[in-house]
Amino acid sequence: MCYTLKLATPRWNKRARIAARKGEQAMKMSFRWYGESDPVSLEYISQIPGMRSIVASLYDVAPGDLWPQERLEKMQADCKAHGLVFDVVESIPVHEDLKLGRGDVEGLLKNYCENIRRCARAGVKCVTYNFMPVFDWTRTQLDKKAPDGSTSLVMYWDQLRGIDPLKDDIHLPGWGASYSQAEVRDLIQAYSALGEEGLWKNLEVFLKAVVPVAEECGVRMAIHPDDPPYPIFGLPRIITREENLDRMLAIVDSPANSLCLCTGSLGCAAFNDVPALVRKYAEKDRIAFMHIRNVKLMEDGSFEERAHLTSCGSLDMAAIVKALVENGYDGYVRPDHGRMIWGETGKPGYGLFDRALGAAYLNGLFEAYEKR
Ligand SMILES: [Mn+2]
Repeated sequence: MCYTLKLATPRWNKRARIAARKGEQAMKMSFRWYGESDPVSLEYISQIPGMRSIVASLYDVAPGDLWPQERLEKMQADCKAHGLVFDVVESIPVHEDLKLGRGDVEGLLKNYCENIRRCARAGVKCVTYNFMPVFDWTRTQLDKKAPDGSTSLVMYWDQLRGIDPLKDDIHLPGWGASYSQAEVRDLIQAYSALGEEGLWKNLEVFLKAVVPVAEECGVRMAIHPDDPPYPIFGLPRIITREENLDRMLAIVDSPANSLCLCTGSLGCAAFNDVPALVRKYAEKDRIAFMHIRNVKLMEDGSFEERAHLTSCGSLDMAAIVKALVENGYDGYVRPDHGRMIWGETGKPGYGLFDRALGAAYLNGLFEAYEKR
């Protein structure tokens, strides 16, 4: 009998959980904020209907350094003053030496764990990070103009092909600000020597040190997929596709070791069926954070970031939201990158207007499925 109960309980719980919430918003809508220097103010963000949480970081603290507790507390207080909650960190960056498994690994892991504890103390429930070598993302242009006059980030393969990072100077947007060309070359060589299995090994060391601490203080770690999800310039990339997501989650089998499922990052490779991935990992309760945006995937693998609507890109946004709602998803959601529209200027991908439209659209989809 016990055996039957054990099997039946989780399903029953899940159904009850979903039923109890019928008509209620379970997911937590959030918005990325770049701090006081962000032209998008907390006041503006708080005016977006249904906005609950702020996703932020201490962007000026170098990777590997400790985060001052009082600055986290101040961020929480500033958010609270605008009716918002600072409960998602994006991100605590992982020092390159941890990804490469060299240098003071032990000291860096110690600081990383301490930063998780400090975030938790300030009220943070979810910490996003990535394990991408050197660069957080790759695009060839940040302000590609569409026929309607809006601009967005794009990656065109014909602009990347033929570049040899070990010989040519790379001047891709968003790259190079933090490293000299010589440093980039050294890092690329170190990662090429490390290879995918070496990177997996270092991810395992990281997760086994960090996840138990996160678990202990009620924080869910959410790894962001590689963007785009395949190797570029010979740099190994591992958080890319279903079998690798499975492998990553199995390293530490805990809800504290979860995904930040970014539809736009996974969705710029044709081998990823994004709604199916969302369904699978939401069902297993291994998604802590959803980045939702649309991309238009071209035949040669190039892609353009588009408006959030299904009709604007290659991803079925309704199917993605439906998969979340049907599995009782109660984690964080944010409209990921938006276009620049209505003459707005600012950080490419992170303007107010198009991300607010994205939030409104996503809220509509969630309400429609939740009330059904
Ligand atoms: Mn993302």
